[in-house]
Amino acid sequence: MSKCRSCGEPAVIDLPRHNANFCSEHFMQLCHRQLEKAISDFDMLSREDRVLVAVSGGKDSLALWDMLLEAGYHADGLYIGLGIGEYSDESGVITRAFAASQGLKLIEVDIRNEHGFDIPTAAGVTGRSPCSACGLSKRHIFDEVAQREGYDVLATGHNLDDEAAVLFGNTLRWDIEYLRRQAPVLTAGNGFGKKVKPLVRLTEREMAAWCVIRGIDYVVEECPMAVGNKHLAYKDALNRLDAASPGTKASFYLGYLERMQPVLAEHADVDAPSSCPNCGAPSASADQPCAFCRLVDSATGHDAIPVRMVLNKKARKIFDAQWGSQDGK
Ligand code: Q46
Ligand code: ZN
Ligand code: ZN
Repeated sequence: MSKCRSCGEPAVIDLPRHNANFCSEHFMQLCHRQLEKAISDFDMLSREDRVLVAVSGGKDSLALWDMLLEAGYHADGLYIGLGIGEYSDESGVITRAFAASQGLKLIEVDIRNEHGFDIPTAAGVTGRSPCSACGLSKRHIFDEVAQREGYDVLATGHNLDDEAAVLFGNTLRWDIEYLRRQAPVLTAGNGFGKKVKPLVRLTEREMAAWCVIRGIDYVVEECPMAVGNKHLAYKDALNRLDAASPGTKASFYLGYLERMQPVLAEHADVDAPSSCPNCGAPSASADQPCAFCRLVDSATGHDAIPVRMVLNKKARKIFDAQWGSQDGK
C-alpha cells in the first residue's frame, strides 16, 4: 500500500500532479493550503467579509462552503431552484440537509416561484441553449441576492478543471474578450458585486475526495442539460492530456493566470454599463431591459416544458438511463 508523503501512514489518495500520495489529514491540509493560496494571491476574501456561497448540491460548492467555514470565514449559502426535473429536486434536498446538519444559513430562490419560469421552459421557448439561459439567470440572481442581503462577496465552486476547460474553449476560438474576463476575481463596480472562485487551484477529483473524507453527501449525477455539451468534451480532452503527462492541465490554467491574464487585463474595457430601466441591474443600454428581464419576459406565461423534451437525442438517452422516462414522453 502506498504511504503518505508527509507522515508515512497509509495513503487514501494519489495525486499524480504532485507526484505524491497523502493520508486524509495531510490531503486536507494540502487542500487548505491551495485554498488559502488562491484567496491571498488574488485578494479574494478576508475573515471580516460576509461571504455568500452559491451552492448547487454538487461536490464543489458543498466542499467550498465546508472548507471556508473550517478556515474561519463567515459564509452563508445561496441555493437556486432551477426547475430541472428530478435533478433539481434532489439537489435541493441534499443542499438543505447539508445546511441543516451544520446549522448554517441557507437562502433559497425558486426561479419558478419568483420569476415564473424554469430553465427547460426558458430554453424551449426562447431557443437559447439551456446552459446559456441558466448561466444568465444564475449570474443575475447571485448578484441581486448578494447585494440585497448586504454580502461583501459571492463565492462560486468553479474548480481547476472547470476553469481549464473554459480556458481551452476560449483559446480554441481565440475569444479575446472572454480570455480577458476569465479571472478568478471580479471586483465590485459598475453595479456588480464582487465575485470570487476560491477553488481554482483544486481539481474536481480532489473536491470529490474532500467530500468523501468529510462524509458530505452530494449530487453525483451531472446536470442532465449539460450532457453532450462542449464544456464536457473539453474537460475530457484535457483529462486525456493530463493522464499522459500529469500536471499539464494545472500548468495550462495556472500559467494563464500568472502570465497571460495580467497582460490581457491591462487592456480591459472601462466603459460603465447603464442600468436596466426595469430592475436596475447593469444593462448594455439604458433604453432596453437587461438580458435577464428580457429572458423573464419571453419565458414566463408558458406551460412548463419537461426537461427531456429540450434535450438532443444523445442527451435524452443518457437522461432516460439515469432518471427514467419520468416525464412520460
Ligand atoms: S446547471 Fe445550468 Fe449547469 Fe445544468 S443547465 Fe447548464 S449551467 S449544466 S453548472
Ligand atoms: Zn499523512
Ligand atoms: Zn433588468
